[in-house]
Amino acid sequence: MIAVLDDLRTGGKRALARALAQVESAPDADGTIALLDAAFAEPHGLSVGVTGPPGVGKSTLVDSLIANLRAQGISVAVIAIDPSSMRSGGALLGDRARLATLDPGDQGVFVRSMASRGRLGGLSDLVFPAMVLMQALYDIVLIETVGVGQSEIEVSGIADSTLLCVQPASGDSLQFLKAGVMEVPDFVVVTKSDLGAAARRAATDLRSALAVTQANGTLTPILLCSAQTGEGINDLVSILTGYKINYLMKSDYSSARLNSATTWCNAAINDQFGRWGLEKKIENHNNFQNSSPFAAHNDFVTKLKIALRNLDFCS
Ligand SMILES: Nc1nc2c(ncn2[C@@H]2O[C@H](COP(=O)(O)OP(=O)(O)OP(=O)(O)O)[C@@H](O)[C@H]2O)c(=O)[nH]1
Ligand SMILES: [Mg+2]
Repeated sequence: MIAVLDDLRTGGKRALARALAQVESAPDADGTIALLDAAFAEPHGLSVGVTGPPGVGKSTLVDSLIANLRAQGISVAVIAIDPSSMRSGGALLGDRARLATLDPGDQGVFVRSMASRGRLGGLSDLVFPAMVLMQALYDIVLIETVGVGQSEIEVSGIADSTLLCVQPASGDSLQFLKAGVMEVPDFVVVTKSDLGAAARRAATDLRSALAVTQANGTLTPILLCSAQTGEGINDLVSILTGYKINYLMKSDYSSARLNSATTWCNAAINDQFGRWGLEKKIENHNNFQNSSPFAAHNDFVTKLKIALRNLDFCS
């Protein structure tokens, strides 16, 4: 039974879980593609990629954000990308640990872990479709990455915005930002601000580093947050919700989303068909012009499969 978007709106978390299972098991079914394109056409929530090195406090921050957003009546969905092969218990453990702190009956919060599958640090193919579905249903969609590396770059390519977490007394992120290795995030959080002076120093260093990289006048907010004391969490929620209102009204919003879809499609084509497929796509059909990227992607995959079959010299 293929879900339609209205079923998801009325069916709560159970219906969304079923739809995600459908995306996973039958990604190229007509009903799946129609559902994803319908969701893509009706964005409602802001997606935020939560990035930063391992152990910086991303999961703990996400948990605090969930509690704060729910207290204000703001709905939130979370995709936690887990390096399943590297952690005992894999993706499920992340869900269980989190759900212990949540009211399971609350329909305004949905948490889903996803294994990062084969590519180390890479995103699973499901992340973008899942994000699109969740954005049609929830106010804020948080995507927690597995730490520095490829997945950070991929998440910033598909999410509306990026939140970088920086650990007090660690210069890594600062160096990356200064050297231009890392794209300037939309929000920066110095985590564990209960550690005191080291956290304040990190914030000051970041302010001067970002002042240099941001000559165009847009200043990235830098917040000191502690999941332990709650410092900064309210301010962070205000910043995210304020950003959401402006972002969804931006005139280039739909082209930004089509760019995200293109980024996802290129990564998926590259995974499935390698450079040959990607080159064919760029030659024929580089960017999505319409708002049905899932159908367009599926058409292109079908064409590549036919082209490959015609090249089959063994038959
Ligand atoms: N003092 C203090 N410790 C914190 C705070 N937030 C997180 N921690 C601790 O930092 C450690 C790592 O936190 P996580 O939230 O698991 O970090 P993460 O970035 O999600 O880690 P990975 O998912 O493994 O990359 C844990 O031991 C937390 O208890 C905070 O606000 N203050
Ligand atoms: Mg984590």
